[in-house]
Amino acid sequence: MKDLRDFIAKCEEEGQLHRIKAEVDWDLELSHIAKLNEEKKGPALLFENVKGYDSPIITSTCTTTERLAIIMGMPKETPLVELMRHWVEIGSRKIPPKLLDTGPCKENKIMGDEVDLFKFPVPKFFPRDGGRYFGTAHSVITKDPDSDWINIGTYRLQLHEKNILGTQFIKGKHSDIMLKKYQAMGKSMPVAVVVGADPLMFVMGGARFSAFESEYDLAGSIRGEPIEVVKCETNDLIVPAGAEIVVEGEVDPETFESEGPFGEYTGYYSGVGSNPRNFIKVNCVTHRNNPIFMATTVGRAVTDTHMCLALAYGSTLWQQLSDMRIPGIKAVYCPPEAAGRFIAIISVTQMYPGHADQVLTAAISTEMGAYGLKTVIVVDDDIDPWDIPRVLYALAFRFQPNRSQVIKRGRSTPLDPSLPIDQRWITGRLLLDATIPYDWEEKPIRIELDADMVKKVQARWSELGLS
Ligand SMILES: Cc1cc2nc3c(=O)[nH]c(=O)nc-3n(C[C@H](O)[C@H](O)[C@H](O)COP(=O)(O)O)c2cc1C
Ligand SMILES: [Mn+2]
Repeated sequence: MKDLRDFIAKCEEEGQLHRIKAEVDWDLELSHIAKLNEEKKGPALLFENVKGYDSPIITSTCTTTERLAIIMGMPKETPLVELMRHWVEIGSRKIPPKLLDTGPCKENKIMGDEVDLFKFPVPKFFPRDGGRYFGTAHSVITKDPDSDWINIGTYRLQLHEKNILGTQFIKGKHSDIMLKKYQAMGKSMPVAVVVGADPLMFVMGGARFSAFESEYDLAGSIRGEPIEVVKCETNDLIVPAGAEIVVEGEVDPETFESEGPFGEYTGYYSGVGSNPRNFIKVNCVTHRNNPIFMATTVGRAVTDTHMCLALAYGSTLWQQLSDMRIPGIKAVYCPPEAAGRFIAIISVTQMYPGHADQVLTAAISTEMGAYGLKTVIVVDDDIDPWDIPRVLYALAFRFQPNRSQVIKRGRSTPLDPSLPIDQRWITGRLLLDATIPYDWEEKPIRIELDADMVKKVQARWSELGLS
């Protein structure tokens, strides 16, 4: 799969895409159709007739495990945990991108004053949003001024003016770290925004790799071949050759415009209004003929964002725990309902006293877990961490508050609505041990069924009138 069009073809083959031919308004109507469809776990939607526009929009590319599996190049029946296991297995392999001379994203070139982002069918999502959002299911590409590190991140982009996009680079995100370096050099930061590529690029945008690691390299590893890229027209950044729309521009670290509010993935607005934030001044747009605009509703769970983060954050947490060489970790699951980041459930084959405690404290000390992970639950290896009823069983019958811990302070996200609006940078954490302690000599005696009797009554099942 090389581009969005390959993904659309594959989804149609697998019954995972619906084309909407009736006219739909970009102003709230489109997002509301997408939202209600997502809540029903419906197909990806290709809106072919957007009011006032002659190019289409696709939404909901990642909202189900089936479509995530298609994006990961695996059979669509593959469970989320197996997608994660695959990610962890190949995660340390890196395949750098391959530079081509040109590609379909160069079919149309618009420079300077001719740029007008209102020519694309940019949706407005929720009534209280600060405006239309150009960037929801996109990726923002930037380069470290001190090294070869090229970063891909998904950071929302508000459409302010025909050539101005508002940003929200949260403190410590890679684009923010890079922007601060350009600021120290007294320079603007070049950026490229990609809308509508192979949806793997969107998953990579939301993924959280270590600094100095390029998301392009893991994308190549997942695809099993280099991602084909081309150079931008007005800067040295590289973008996927088959992208639908590429926006080239720059961020001046010293200038700001009001951005937001925007309906966040927590299901809430993160603040009371808009905030002054850096913005992208657009210098050039290139796009394919009949470009397919890609968007996602964000907002309350479960959306593309929640699924992408459950896959990417969960896999990265799992990988980082493996890198710590802690034995016995059987599986990691970060529920999409918690956006893959606020709750982690880890099953472990205990091998020594204190093993469960070690896993709990390790999880919040990984680079991934140290960012906002609020509740960690460790269960024994007879419980699958994604089997929530069984996890609740363990919380009822194995968990003891006195074997668990509250951590008072850790890095948070400004988006967590459980904290007062002006105190969101620091969170508490809860480490729940829902295992049977390894060091107990006398463990609770499990009720087992008699195997012979099970066979005997199963043989009588229909005679008993049971189906
Ligand atoms: C749809 C969507 C929207 C997002 N919006 C933002 C945003 O506006 N600002 C931000 O800092 N992170 C946002 N994120 C989260 C980042 O993409 C995520 O933290 C990612 O790890 C950032 O890349 P980086 O680790 O290379 O900095 C968003 C994620 C998704 C999936
Ligand atoms: Mn990164």
